Amino acid sequence: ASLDVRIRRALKSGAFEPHYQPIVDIRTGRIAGCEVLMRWRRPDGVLIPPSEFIDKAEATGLILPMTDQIMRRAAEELRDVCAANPEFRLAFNLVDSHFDSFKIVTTIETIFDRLAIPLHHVSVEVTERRPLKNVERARIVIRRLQSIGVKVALDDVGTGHSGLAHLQQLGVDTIKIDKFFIDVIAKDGSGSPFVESLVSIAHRLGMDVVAEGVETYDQLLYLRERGVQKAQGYLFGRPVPKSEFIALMERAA
Ligand code: G
Ligand code: G
Ligand code: NA
Ligand code: MN
Repeated sequence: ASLDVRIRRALKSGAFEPHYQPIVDIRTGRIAGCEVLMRWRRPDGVLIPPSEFIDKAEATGLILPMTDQIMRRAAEELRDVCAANPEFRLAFNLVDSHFDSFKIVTTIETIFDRLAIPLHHVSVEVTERRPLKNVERARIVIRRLQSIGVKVALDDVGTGHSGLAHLQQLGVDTIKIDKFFIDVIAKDGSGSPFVESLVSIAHRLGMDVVAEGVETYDQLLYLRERGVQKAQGYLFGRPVPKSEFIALMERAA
């Protein structure tokens, strides 16, 4: 069957599952939250990465029900983690079409209210990698999300076609600096002027910074010295299913 038919079936059978990658506060060493990353579990147990189905899901609109499903499941799975850690946030990846209307706002409210999880445990990420159809409308949806307590991050910063325009226009709370810029750090000892400039811009705009794709201790030290608050990457942990993530939280406590 074609990919979109297989995605539809997988959606019906609940084959999309959330994996969780820790986001660490590098000033305290505590786990501040996680990014929720979707995986497709085949009947034979093999996990299919998002690179093989997200584009199709987005093109067909199936990404909307898939996101709902992944949010519901993640909220159920990490409810106790939220209850035990007042500052903990789950970050969900959204796509351009989520910003067409206020539906995503209602969806998030419904899912988390039903489980009695306060909305300050939620954040969403919008990628700079792909263009937004309507930046003004996205800005309005972002405002509404922020008004209910959801934090909004601009993801993959530095890779997009928008340059710094989205940073100025979208009014996000956080920027996630793409791994591309983090990779440069400490490899040749010269650091990264781009990281330093992005941190400086973010801080002037009152935004938080997350460094993505941190793999070495030298990168961590470099970032911490330059005022980066949070980091995510294999140094701290790979994306893992619920049981492993909860074990990681318990070890860190
Ligand atoms: O987990 P991994 O590193 O393979 O993710 C690859 C890409 O897939 C990431 O860039 C991420 O933005 C995207 N992705 C993962 N999970 C989701 C999801 O739930 N929704 C959307 N829209 N994208 C996702
Ligand atoms: O595009 P986005 O930033 O949403 O997706 C994050 C992707 O980056 C996920 O696929 C995740 O598996 C991957 N990732 C996260 N940390 C690291 C890292 O330290 N090294 C590498 N190579 N990939 C990472
Ligand atoms: Na992301
Ligand atoms: Mn990213």
